[in-house]
Amino acid sequence: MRIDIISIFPEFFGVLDISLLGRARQAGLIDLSVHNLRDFTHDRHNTVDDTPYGGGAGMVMKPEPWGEALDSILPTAPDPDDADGGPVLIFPSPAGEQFTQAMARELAQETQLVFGCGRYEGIDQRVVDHFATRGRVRLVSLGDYVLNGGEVAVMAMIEAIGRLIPGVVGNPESLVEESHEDGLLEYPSYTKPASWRGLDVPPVLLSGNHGAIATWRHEKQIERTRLVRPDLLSADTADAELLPPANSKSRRRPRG
Ligand code: JBK
Repeated sequence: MRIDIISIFPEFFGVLDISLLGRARQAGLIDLSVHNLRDFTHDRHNTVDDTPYGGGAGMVMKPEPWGEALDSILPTAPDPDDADGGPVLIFPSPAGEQFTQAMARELAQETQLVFGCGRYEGIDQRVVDHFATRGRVRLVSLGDYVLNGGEVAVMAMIEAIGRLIPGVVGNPESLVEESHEDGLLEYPSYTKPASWRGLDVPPVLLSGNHGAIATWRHEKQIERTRLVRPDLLSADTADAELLPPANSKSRRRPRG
């Protein structure tokens, strides 16, 4: 997968040289480039922002440097050999659709992702509007809180997406047993010693009974999810697991 990032803080992404994704880059699984937005300015001060039309607090990122930066990365015309619809352009934004594990899985299938990190009060809307006429553009939010810019959000998205690219995580089985992969939170994990500070590992895990262990873990997943994230249980997948079989069968009947 090819990944391009545009930011006024390119140094921020230095951590992508290390750890799991660093290894994936060395192995040629991820081809990642970081571009400095200021390299696409032409004034002495490398200005990337200006005051908002209509007034208000803060500054807005000017469209011209974004236009030039994205023009330098994106194809000018759709590539007929590009089977998957070309690159996906992602702008992290509190006004975007919520980033989820399902979206990470979807984006891990793409051949090219381009991330635009906004700062200040955001980017001139015409940048989004223009590039939406040239390809696929998505505004994506990590969650309902305020960040100073898109950099941290892009880092989180790249980590979530990158580990789903085949070959990046050594043991693919470790991908399926995690929180959110089956719509439920993860079960609690234990390792040696069997007793620590007066706390014992649940005996079923020492029983060697794999059926009983699987049942216990599934119960713990549902218990935890009900307690801290009941909103997840209204989702279709989690629903089906909790419903009696007769009911879940009727849910599969095509509608209309
Ligand atoms: C937020 O992805 N986000 O959630 C995000 C991106 C950029 C700025 C923000 O305040 N929340």
